[in-house]
Amino acid sequence: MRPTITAFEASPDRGQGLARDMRVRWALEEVGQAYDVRLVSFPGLKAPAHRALNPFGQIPTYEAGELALFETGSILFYIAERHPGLLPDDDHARARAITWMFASVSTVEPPIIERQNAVLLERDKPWTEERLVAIDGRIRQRLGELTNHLGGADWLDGAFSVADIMMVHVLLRLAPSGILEEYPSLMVYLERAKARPAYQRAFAAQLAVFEQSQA
Ligand code: GTB
Repeated sequence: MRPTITAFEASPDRGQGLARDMRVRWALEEVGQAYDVRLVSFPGLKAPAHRALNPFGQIPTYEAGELALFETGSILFYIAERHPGLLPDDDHARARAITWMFASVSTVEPPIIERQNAVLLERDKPWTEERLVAIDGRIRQRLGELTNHLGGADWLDGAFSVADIMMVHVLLRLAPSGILEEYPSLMVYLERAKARPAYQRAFAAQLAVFEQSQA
């Protein structure tokens, strides 16, 4: 069944692929599943109709028939379980890939979101500069640990998986900070991921939304 996802009608990143619908688009492109997109305005996110899909009033959501999901981790897991190619068949390798999916959002993403909040929402606070130093320390710790784990490997654990989609997208959110450049092997990992045709199709599709809004 062809799913419908939601995305920002006007993404604040101006189509740079940082909003989380990008994760869902990328996963769907990887497995060759066509999908529809319903664009939602900021007021629309908080309207009852959207909150019925996501009680937190956020994008993305995923609808297929009677099923409505929110949370990118859950949506990507659902897609990966139903299509070949995003989770290994081997039981242990599959469990490790799922572990890395959780690690991306539970261990790596939190300080990155803290940074974005500090920069975008708390810039004018007297404590922000000091807080940013602490946050950046926590980010660098995780990036160092991730670098050690990856070593020279192409992907997080063996073959490319849904965990790489999550991790790569979490890391890309740091792009405007310049911190990623301190970690050349992570940059290579990101470039490898961004070179995938499925990533490029997903990026082009979400960029087209921004370009149409400017036309
Ligand atoms: N844990 C949820 C998930 O993974 O699905 C988080 C979903 C979420 O944060 N959605 C954001 C949202 O709807 C969009 S992606 N925000 C609106 C609101 O809460 O009212 C976060 C995001 C927004 C903007 C940029 N950007 O401009 O660069 C990047 C990421």
